[in-house]
Amino acid sequence: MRTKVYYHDNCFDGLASAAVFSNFYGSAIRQGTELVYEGLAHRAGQLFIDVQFDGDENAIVDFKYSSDHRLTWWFDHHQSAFLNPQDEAHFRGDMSGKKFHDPTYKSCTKFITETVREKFGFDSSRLEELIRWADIIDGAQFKDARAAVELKEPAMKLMMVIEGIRNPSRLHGLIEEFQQKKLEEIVALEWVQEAFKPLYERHLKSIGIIRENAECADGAVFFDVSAFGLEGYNKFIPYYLFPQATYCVGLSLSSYRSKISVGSNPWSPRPRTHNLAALCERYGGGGHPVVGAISFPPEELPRAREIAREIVRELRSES
Ligand SMILES: [Mn+2]
Repeated sequence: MRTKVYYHDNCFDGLASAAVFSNFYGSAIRQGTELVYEGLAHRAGQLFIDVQFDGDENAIVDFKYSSDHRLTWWFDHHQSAFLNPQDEAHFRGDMSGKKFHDPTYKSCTKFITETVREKFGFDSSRLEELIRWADIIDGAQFKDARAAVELKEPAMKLMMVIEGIRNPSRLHGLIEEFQQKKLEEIVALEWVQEAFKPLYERHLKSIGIIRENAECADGAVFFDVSAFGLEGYNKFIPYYLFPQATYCVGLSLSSYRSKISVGSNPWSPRPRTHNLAALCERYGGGGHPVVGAISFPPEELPRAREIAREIVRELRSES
C-alpha cells in the first residue's frame, strides 16, 4: 500500500499541510501505509501534465484541484483553486467526502487540522507549534515587517530553507521531521544549518538588490529583478524598505518561468482596496485577495514586464 501526497512545493504551508495530513492519514485512515511525497509548482500551461497520481491513494494539499479520477483526497484554501469551471463543477459534484475547499482560511495547514477534527474526530494538537506557525507565515500575521524579514524565530529560518532549497529529498525529509520534532530541533540539524547559511547571505544581498531596483509611488512599489537571477526572495522585503506602500508588484525570472508577484502590505497605513486574486486571474494567474502571482514562460519576459507595469498603473490609480 502506497499513498502519494502532493503538496505545494517550496512553501512552508505546503510542507506543513503535508505533515498534518500525513499524521492524520497514517494514524486515523491507514496505519503502516508508505507515504510518498511530491511537490507541485505553479507554472504556465498544463499544470498536471506530468503528474502521475500513481499511488493507491493520491492526495493534494495546498494546491489546485485536479478532476483526475485517481485523486482521492484534496484540501486547499486558495481562492483560485480551480483551473476552469469544469473542474469546479467536478468538485461540487464530488460525493467522496474527502475533498475540501475553504478560501477563508489563512493557511491550508489549519484548514486540514480543523476539517479532520470536525469530519473525522482527529486531534492534531501534538503538531500545534507547526500549525500555529504555518498560519502565521501563510497568513502573513507577523507583528511587523522586521519580524518577517529579520528571521529570528526557528519557523522563519525553516521558511527560508524550505523556499530556498531545490532538493526534493530534503524537503520530503522535513515533512517527516515536522511530525517528529520541535521546530527548534529541526533548525539545529546540521544540514539545515548548512543550507541556511548561504540562503541567509543571499537574503541579505537580495534586500540590497530590491532596494536598488525598486521605485515607490502613490502607494505602490514596483521592482524588476529579472536581470539578477533572484529566484525567490522574502516577499516582505518591499514593505520593510517602503513601510508607506500599500501594494507591491515584482518581476523576476528563473529557468522555468517569468513571474509577476503582486502583494499587499500587511502593515499598510492605508487599507487594501483591490482583490489581487481577481486582478491576477485576469492575466491567467491567481492567488488570494491579499497576494497573487502570474507565471509566464521564461521567454515571455517582455510581455510579463508590460503586464507588470499595467498592474502597477492600476494599483496606483485611485479606486
Ligand atoms: Mn497555503
